[in-house]
Amino acid sequence: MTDIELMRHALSLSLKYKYTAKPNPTVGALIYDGNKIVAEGAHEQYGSKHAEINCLDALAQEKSKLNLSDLTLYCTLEPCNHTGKTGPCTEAIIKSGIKNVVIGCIDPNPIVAGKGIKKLTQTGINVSVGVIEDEIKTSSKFFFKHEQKRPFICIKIAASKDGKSHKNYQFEWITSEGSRADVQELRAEFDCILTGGNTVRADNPRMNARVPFNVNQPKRILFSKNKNWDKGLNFFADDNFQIIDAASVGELIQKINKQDISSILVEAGPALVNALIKENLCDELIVYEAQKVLGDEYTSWFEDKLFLDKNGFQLKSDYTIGSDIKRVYKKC
Ligand code: AOF
Ligand code: ZN
Repeated sequence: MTDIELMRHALSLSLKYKYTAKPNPTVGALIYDGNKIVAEGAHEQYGSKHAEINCLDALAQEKSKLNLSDLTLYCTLEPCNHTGKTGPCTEAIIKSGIKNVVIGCIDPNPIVAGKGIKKLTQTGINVSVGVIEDEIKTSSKFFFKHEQKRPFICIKIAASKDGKSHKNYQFEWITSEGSRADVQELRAEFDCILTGGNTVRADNPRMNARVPFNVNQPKRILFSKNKNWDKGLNFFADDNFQIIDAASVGELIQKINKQDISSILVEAGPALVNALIKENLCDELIVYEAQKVLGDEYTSWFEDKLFLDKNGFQLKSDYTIGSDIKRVYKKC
C-alpha cells in the first residue's frame, strides 16, 4: 500500500469519531509492517486517549510475531509532545521502539506545532511529514481556527419563499419537519450554537442536537447584555450554556475564540445575522426555504435580493427536503 492509501485509511478511522472527539481535532493512526496494517487507533472521545496511544495499545494486543524495525506508524496529525488531558504521544512512540513515523499534517496548535516532530527526530526516529494534508485540514474545523485565528462560522436561517423571517418577533414554524430534522444533524457538527435574546424569548428553543447517535452537545451561547434571564426557558435547561455581552459582533467572536471552540452555528434573528455578515464573520450560510409566501407584514431576512451576492456568497449546493429547498452558500 502507498503512503497516500495508508494515510487515507487513517483519516477514515478518525472520522468515525467526529461527533465525540470535538472540539478536539479528529485524529487517526495505524501501524503498517510493509505488507499489512497490524494495528489501528483513533481519538475517540474528547479528553480521552489520543489516536497514537489507542493504536499502540492495539499493537500490544497483536499476537503475531512482528519485527520492530519493519513497523511504520502513520498518524494524520503530528503526535503531541505535551501533557494535556493525557500524556505526550511522543514518549509512548519512543518507548514502543518504532523507528519510522509518517505524519499527515503538522499540528497548528502552538503548544505542539513542530515540537512533536523535533522530539521524535532528536531521538533518532525517521519522520516524514505531509501526506494528503488538504484532505486532513478540511476534515476538522480545528485547522480553520488555527489558520484564520477565529472559529468557522456558519449561519443557518429558515425563510419563506419571499425571504421573510417573522412578524413582530412572534414564533411560528416556517419550514417543514424534514428541514427541522436536518437542522438537528447540522447542530451535531458544531462546537457551539450562537443566538440572540429575541430568539430565546420568542422561540423558546432547546438548541441542542437531538440525534440518534452519541454527540458532544454544542455549547449554547447567548449574546445578550441581560444576565437575569428567566431560567425556566428551554435554552437554560442544563448548564451547557453561557451568556456573553460584547460591544460588537467582532468582540463577541473574539470572546468565543478564546474558548475551546472551533466552529459556531448561528441560529438567530435578522439583526445578529446581518451584523455578522456585514462584519465578514460568516463563512457559510444555509437557507432552508419554504414554499409559503408570508407577505409584507413580515420582516425580511436581508435588505434586498442581491444582498448575498454583494457580500460575496456563492451558491454551492441546492436540494429539496420535503417541500423545502436547502441552499448552502459559501463565502468566496
Ligand atoms: C495527538 N493525538 O489524537 C490528538 C491530538 O487536551 P489534550 O491532551 O487531549 O490535547 C489536545 C490537543 O492535542 C489538541 O488541541 C491538539 O493540538 C492535539 N490533539 N494530538 O497527538 C491525538 N487528538
Ligand atoms: Zn497526543
